[in-house]
Amino acid sequence: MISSNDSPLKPVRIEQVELRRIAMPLVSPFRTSFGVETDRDILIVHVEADLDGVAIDGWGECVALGEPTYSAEYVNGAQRVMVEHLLPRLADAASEGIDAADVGELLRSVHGHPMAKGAIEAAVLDAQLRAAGMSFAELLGTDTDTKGRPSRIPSGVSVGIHDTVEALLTTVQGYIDDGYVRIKLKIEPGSDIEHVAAVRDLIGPDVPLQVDANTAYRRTDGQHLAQLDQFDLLLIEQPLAEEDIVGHARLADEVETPICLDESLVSAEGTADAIELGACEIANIKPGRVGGYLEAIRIHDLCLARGVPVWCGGMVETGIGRAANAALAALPGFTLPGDISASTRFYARDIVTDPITVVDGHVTVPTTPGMGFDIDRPFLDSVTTSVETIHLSP
Ligand code: OSB
Ligand code: MG
Repeated sequence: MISSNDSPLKPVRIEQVELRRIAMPLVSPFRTSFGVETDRDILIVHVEADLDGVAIDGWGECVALGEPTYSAEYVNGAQRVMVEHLLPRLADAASEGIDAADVGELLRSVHGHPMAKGAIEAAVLDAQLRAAGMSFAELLGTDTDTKGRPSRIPSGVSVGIHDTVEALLTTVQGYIDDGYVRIKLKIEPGSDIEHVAAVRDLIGPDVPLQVDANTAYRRTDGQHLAQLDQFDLLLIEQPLAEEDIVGHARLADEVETPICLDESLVSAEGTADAIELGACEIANIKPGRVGGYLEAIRIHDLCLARGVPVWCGGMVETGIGRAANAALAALPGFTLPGDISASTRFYARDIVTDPITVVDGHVTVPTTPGMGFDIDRPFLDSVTTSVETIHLSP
């Protein structure tokens, strides 16, 4: 579908790349087993491209967090690896014309850094799509449903760890009132069974509920985690360490609730292996974590072929990342609601002119040319804390 040969998109020449850092306060602190976020320091990749003499902008959001606590990447490191290692590898091709489908191969000799690579690929793809006047959803075939109506996807919300059960219930009730169709609770040892029991009691048996441990447990916690089976959860996300595929496979035998991997899945090959080993009964697909939207599509395709349900995760993205996630999450294998909540779940004001909204518990798949958003330039400028410009071609 998106290989270079049969792509409807033309390569674009890239003149320069602007690496912008923005400061975005969160509407409320977001606590996970790996830390508390109150403000996001986000790296935005802006490619200034040219197609047949017409100037085109392309935007990509790097999902690396401020500290290397979710995965090894972090925002300062992502920016340095782009400047010192990734963007120089695009320089030769940049003056001829670059296709997003070739970015992965051009950057392959650099080990790791999927979030940095994925942000560059997304910016190139955004520029190519804008040049073609085509939306990412149209490219994927997810712009309309089978009856030709605008596609929409169910919206789930990720709820941070709360100090008390009372505070947690107040927050969850607010999201239920907002219409979210699925609740995900962050858990860690000490804030798990009792919290999940209280939330299940509050929302009743029919609201889909799942938990995310962000690697907070050990292999020996199987019997403890099996206590979650009584709450009819959709899944337990990433209970064990990123590297512990065998541990997850053992846990999948010990616990009835399906085991879902997030942090462990960083490529299509690794996902196929985790599935084969019985460690991944459900997959959380995050385009940034796996090196970009194109690898995310490959993971979707292989999971669909193997009958493994997938859903689209989130990294507290702005409207840049969220729009593209929404288009991706309308692919047929995404049979579970994603962490694609309204922009206002995290941000008082977004850097795009058309932030994601949730109506009747659903998000309309954006069909704006490009990855699905337009930048609110004055507001983006007002939250920009630094700009580093790299010239790629004359
Ligand atoms: O593990 O899914 C995760 C946010 C930041 C880092 C890791 C995770 C999350 C979330 C998604 O839970 C929240 C969202 O973007 O809606
Ligand atoms: Mg997760």
